[in-house]
Amino acid sequence: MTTPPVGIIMGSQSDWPTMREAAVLLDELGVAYETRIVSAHRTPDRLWDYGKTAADRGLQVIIAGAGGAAHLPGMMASKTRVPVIGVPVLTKALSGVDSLYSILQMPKGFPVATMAIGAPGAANAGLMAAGILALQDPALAARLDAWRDALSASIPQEPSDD
Ligand code: RP5
Repeated sequence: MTTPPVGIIMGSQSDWPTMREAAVLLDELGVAYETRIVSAHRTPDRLWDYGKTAADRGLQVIIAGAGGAAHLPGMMASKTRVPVIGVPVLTKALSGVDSLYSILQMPKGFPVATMAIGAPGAANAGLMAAGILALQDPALAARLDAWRDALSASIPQEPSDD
């Protein structure tokens, strides 16, 4: 089986409603991806194996979402040179600020491109991944440009009461 260019990984099944937003965007743009539950704390060996094999398998971007003590994106960035886009999942206790801080403040040497908290961040992670792949894929670049143009065109000039 061929490896798709994008891996969408998340710490828990409970992250999927958020991370699905990244998948939706990639579907819209015609970008193939795989999805995996990979928990830094509950399945550390799975994290290790995924990161260790990511580049050789041909993954080009990893989108990693987690909430709370969200160590998955940073640990994945430590394990592979494949670019990691981090999505802080919204949490009940601390509104996702815990997730954001856990993902954002990486030490020099192991970057994570950190998105906004929650669903908008996941959607933007899909767009960011597509933008990275589009650098080497003119057809995808054209689809991404068209997607962006359509979004701009959908914004009304004036507000409405409806
Ligand atoms: C994190 O803990 C996951 O990324 C998830 O956001 C959070 C809660 O997980 P569950 O208890 O819902 O499985 O590892």
